[in-house]
Amino acid sequence: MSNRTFTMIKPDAVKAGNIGNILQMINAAGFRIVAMKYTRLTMDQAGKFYEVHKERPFYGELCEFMSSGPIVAAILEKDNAVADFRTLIGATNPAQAEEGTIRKKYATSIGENAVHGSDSDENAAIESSFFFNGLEQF
Ligand code: 3AN
Repeated sequence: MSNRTFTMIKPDAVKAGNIGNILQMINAAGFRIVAMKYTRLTMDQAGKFYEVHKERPFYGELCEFMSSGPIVAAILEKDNAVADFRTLIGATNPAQAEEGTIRKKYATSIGENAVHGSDSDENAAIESSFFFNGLEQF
């Protein structure tokens, strides 16, 4: 069972003014913020972050979108963090997301789906170190 996961509030949710609402839901669900950064990815950086999806048809569109505006990157801590955060954000496609999830409330489409959440402990560690060094984690 992991106790850390990695998230991004994506450009669509930032643009829509939902940073505060989403952080409120994250805190209310019992996650502690270990690290946080407001930044913007270049196309190259988005490509590297999503390298696992390189062969998927939506890869180019995904990288364009993720570099289209600022994001909030964060490391979150809680017992069972990876699985519990996936539950809090809901299904990748907001049309299938459960009521009360972040994506149900704030995502507009499968591509522009408001938040990222790591899918495994291994990826949580890789994604966290993509954005944060040891001195930036508390
Ligand atoms: P999740 O973010 O729920 O783990 P993944 O890992 O399947 O979903 O996909 C990573 C990201 O790629 C998603 N957050 C979404 O932005 C984008 N994506 C996934 N499927 C599609 C699709 N069919 N069309 C466009 N973008 C997609």
